[in-house]
This record gives sequence, C-alpha cells and structure tokens, in this order.
Amino acid sequence: MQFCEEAETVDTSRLNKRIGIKTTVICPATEKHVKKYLRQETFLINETEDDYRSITLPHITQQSFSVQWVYNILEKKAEADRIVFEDPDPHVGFVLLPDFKWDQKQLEDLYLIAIVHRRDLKSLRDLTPDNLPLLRNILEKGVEAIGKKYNVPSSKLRMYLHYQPSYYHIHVHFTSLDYEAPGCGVERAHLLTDVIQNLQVQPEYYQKRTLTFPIRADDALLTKFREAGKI
Ligand code: M7G
Repeated sequence: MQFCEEAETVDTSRLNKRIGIKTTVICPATEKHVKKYLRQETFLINETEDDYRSITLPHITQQSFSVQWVYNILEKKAEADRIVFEDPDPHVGFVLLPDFKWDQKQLEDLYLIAIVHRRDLKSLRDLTPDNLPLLRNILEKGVEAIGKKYNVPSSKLRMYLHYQPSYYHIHVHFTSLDYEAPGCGVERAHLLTDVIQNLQVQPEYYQKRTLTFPIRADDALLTKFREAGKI
C-alpha cells in the first residue's frame, strides 16, 4: 500500500491475477485513511435509536470522511468516462460505475457502486418509505445495466448497503456473488432487497431498530460508545 500527498483523492486498485496481489493507492491519505487499512481488532456495537441520535450522529457530523469524491463523480468532474449507467432524475436518479476495488479485468470480482444524485441521505438510518422509489429504481435499473454491459444476471449479484459506511452519502454496492468482497459479511452488509422490504413492512424501521455494526479498536466512535458506558 502507498500513500502520497499530491493529488485529489485517487484510489486505484490493481489485481494481478498471476501473483494474486491487490494494491490500493490513496491520495492524499489522511490519518483516518491510513488507520482504515491497518489490521485492527474489531468489536460489535449494538446501536439503539437513542445511541444513534446521541452518539453516532454527532460523531459522523463532525468527523466522517469527505464525500467530495462522490460530488466530483455526480458532477462529472471525475470518472465520467467510467460511468456504466446514469439516471439523472434528482429524486430517484443515480450514477452506476465500477468501484475502485475492481480493475474490470475479470468478472469474478465484479464490483460496482450506485451513487444517488440526492445529497440529503447519509446512511441507512435516514431511509424512510419516501425513499422506496429511489431504492427500487437502483435495484431495477442497476440490475438491467449490469446485465446489458457484463451479461451478469441478478441471481449472480449481491446488492447491499453498508452500516456503518465509510462515506455518508447513500450508495449501493453491487458485487459478484462469487466474490467475497471486503465488508460483505452479515455484520456490515444490508441486502438492498431486505432494506426495501423492511421499509414496506415498518415505515420507521431504520430509525427505530437497533442496528449492529463492527467497529475497529482505533475508531473514535468506539471510544464514544465506551465513554457512554454502552460497551
Ligand atoms: P462504503 O460502504 O462507504 O465504505 O463504500 P467502505 O469503503 O468501507 O466499503 C464506499 C465504496 O466506494 C467502497 O467500496 C470504495 O472502494 C469506493 N470508493 C471510494 N472512493 C474514494 C472511490 C472513488 O473515488 N471512486 C470510486 N469509483 N469508488 C470509490
């Protein structure tokens, strides 16, 4: 792994199939970026509705990663040539493009992200039934676009949202079912189809439910939960 200072955020993944090495370059890399990629012990946090309001929300408002790279993509200032599909609608629209974790050389580790155009949704916690048209649109058109471009059917796709995400601007991960993508485990990934059904069954599901997520030992949010006597 290398970290350099010069450019805007540039994150490039390369998978060398012959020797099986994947490298990531992040420019510039903040201390938080460096920590993210260092091996660390992790813990599970059960975050109640109150914990989210009193601990997590103030924390992420103050110190989450910048989402400028997301805005650059949405405004076509970055990666415009990599866009696989776009629905420009301001409410239900999104941009679908290869994730930096995928070099697009083989379909086995296919990895795309759908980034929504609207900017008011940070994470799962903000989703309500009002966002069902957005989520259904991503599911339907994302699957269709990936089918057309890569000939991969929906039965071979794992589509999910992370909680907690690293970047607090709603996006959906589309990964090959044959690829154990980092962060696709049950403790962090929420299937898009489940999210849609949960919102249909219980309108305030993501505001009311306790949500469990893994957290690294060096994450300041863990310290906040500890200080509050929650773990
Ligand atoms: P996440 O759920 O916020 O967190 O996902 P994670 O990084 O811990 O999984 C953000 C996703 O965006 C990840 O899969 C990243 O690899 C991907 N990603 C991050 N950056 C900075 C970029 C970028 O600039 N371009 C693209 N195409 N993908 C990115």
